[in-house]
Amino acid sequence: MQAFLNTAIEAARKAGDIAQINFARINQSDIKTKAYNEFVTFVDEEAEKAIIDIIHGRYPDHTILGEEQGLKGDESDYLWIIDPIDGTTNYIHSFPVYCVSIALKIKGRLEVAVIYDPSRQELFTAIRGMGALLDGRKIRVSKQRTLQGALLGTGFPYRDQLDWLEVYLDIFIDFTRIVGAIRRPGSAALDLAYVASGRYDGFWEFGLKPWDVAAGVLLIQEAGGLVKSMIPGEDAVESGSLLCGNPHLFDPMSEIVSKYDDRLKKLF
Ligand code: 2AM
Ligand code: CA
Repeated sequence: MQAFLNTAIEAARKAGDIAQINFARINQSDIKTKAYNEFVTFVDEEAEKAIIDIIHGRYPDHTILGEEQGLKGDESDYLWIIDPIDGTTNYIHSFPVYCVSIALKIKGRLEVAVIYDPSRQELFTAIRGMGALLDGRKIRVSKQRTLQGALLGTGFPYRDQLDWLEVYLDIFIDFTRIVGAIRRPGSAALDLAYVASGRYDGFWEFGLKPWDVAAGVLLIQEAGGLVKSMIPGEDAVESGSLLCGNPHLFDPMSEIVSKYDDRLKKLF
C-alpha cells in the first residue's frame, strides 16, 4: 500500500504545483463553461493529465476516474478517483481555498487517500488500517462533545440541486440555532480533511461527486470519525450527500437531519 500512497503523493504534489504556479493568473479567456455556473480552466485539465500520467506511468492497467476526463483505462480491481482541483470556483476567483484529491479503491474498498492543499502546502494522507496523517504526523477527529460550541463545515446546493435548497436551508437553520459556528469555504475535499484533523467537529453537504469525497471519507474514518450518506441505505461516496463528524456529534447531527428524511426521500 505504501507504494500506492507514494504514487498518490507524487501525483498530488505535481498537480498542486501546476495549480499554484498558475494561481491568480487566470484570465476570463481561460475559463470554459461546462454547464450553467459550472466552470473549468486549462489548469484543471493540465493538472488532471499530470496525475493520470504519473499513475498510468506506474500502473498502466489501473482504472482512473477523474472529474475532467471521466473514466480512463480498462475496468480493473484498481480504481483511482481523482479531482485535480476541488474548489475550482474559488480557484477562478483567486480565493486560496482549493485542493487536490486522490483516492484509490481496490476491489471496491477505499484503501489509500491523499488531499493536498497547495496554498498552505499541507498534505493529508491515509492508508486503511494505519491511521491518518497531516504532514507525516498522526491526526484525530476533534474531542468536542456537544453541538453547543461546535464548529461545523457545509456546502450549499448548487446548479441542478436547487430543488434541495429549501430542505437544506431548514437543516441549516436547525444547526445554526444550536452550534457554535458554521463555515462554507467551498472545497468539500478540504472540508473533509479538516474534519479528519479536528479543525471542524462535523460537516454535511448534498450532491457531491465521488472525486470530491472519496479521499476525505477514508481520512475521516482513519482519524476516528464517522461518515454516512444522508440518503438512507446509500453508500456515502456514491451518493455524495454526506454527514460526518467525531463520534460524539455524529448521532446528534444525524438526529437533526433525520427529521427531514421524508422530505429528503422525495427529492432523491
Ligand atoms: P469542484 O470545485 O471540484 O467542482 C463545494 O460545495 C463543493 O462542490 C466543491 O467540492 C466543488 O468541487 C463541488 N462542486 C461541484 N460543482 C459545483 C458548482 N457548480 N459550484 C460550486 N461547487 C461545485
Ligand atoms: Ca474539480
